Amino acid sequence: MKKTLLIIVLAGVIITLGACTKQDDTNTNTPVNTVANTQTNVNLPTSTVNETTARIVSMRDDYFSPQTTTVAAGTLVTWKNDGTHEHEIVSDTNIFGSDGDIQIGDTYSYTFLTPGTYPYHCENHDGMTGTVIVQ
Ligand SMILES: [Cu+2]
Repeated sequence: MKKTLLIIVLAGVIITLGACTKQDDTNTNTPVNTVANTQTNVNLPTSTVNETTARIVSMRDDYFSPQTTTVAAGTLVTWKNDGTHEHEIVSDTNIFGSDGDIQIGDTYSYTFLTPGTYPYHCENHDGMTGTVIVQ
């Protein structure tokens, strides 16, 4: 009788241990990827012309990189918020703009069709300015 009870208790312990091990396995398999992609094209030259592909301008805290971007007419320019707080793109001459804050990691894009010089700034931060030169 005692031997049977001992076996039952041991079986219970083994099952319990097995259950715990299994639970640990599932717990280790729940990584949450919250790392934002901060690797962008920050090595863009500021004087390259004849480039009709998309161009990226990085928004940092609190400046644009590159500050001056020279592109060919028809180029899609995309600003990406690589900073740690919100930025807002506003054209100095009201030609383009994000029409609100760009959240961290988000982007705003505009296609420049007409040659000219397009100064812009961040509505949220004094001195955060940039220029797009379209050739
Ligand atoms: Cu800003």
